[in-house]
Amino acid sequence: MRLHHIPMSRSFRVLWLLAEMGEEPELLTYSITDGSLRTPEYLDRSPAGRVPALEVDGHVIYESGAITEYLVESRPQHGLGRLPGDPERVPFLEAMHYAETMGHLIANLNLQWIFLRDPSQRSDTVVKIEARRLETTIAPLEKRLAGQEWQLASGFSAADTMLGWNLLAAPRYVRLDPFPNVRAYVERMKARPAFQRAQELDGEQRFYRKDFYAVGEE
Ligand SMILES: N[C@@H](CCC(=O)N[C@@H](CS)C(=O)NCC(=O)O)C(=O)O
Repeated sequence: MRLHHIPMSRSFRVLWLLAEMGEEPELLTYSITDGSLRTPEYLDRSPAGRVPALEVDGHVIYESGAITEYLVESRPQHGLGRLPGDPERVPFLEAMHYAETMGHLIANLNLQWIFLRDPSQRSDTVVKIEARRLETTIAPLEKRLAGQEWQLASGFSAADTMLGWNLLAAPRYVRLDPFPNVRAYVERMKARPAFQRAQELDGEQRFYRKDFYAVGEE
């Protein structure tokens, strides 16, 4: 397997899921800012020029959600999906895709705070709205995690590996103090040996220079 990857990006979702399956892909590492995701060769693999893309079983799959669904369905022995017919199929699919509802808000905040070449173009209004909208996606997790350890009542699943990257990145923009259940969930996540192995393989993140980004705290 070969994973097209950027440290501390959505490709961490795939790295962690594979680690939970006892697999370590070869990593091909890119940068968001050097144009390497926009070469014709890379666009053949991932048409929007994004990571992750995974070469596996003769396929090149892009979109972290599609990769995750493919892996859990093609490797059901790990029990990390909830396949058709499973009573938790619907909450599983909802949680998998909810991760991207959060993910695009993090991406918007990354664009505003990290990737604009000219920081004076940043909009305080957009930043405040997007941070608030991100917080609004965390509040329902707090409720769900009140009575259970993982997102699904039956236990750990690939819905959790989809969410993991979000909860590493979101605290740069949203304070998690009001969400003790989410904070405990993050600690459980970090305690998993496969998560720790994925972090070792991930490489050093090069985006964030501050622990927390807020308007007026520059
Ligand atoms: N929905 C896609 C989003 C992929 C995505 O946007 N990845 C970011 C890194 S987290 C990326 O490659 N950005 C490069 C760019 O925007 O040029 C997925 O889940 O795989």
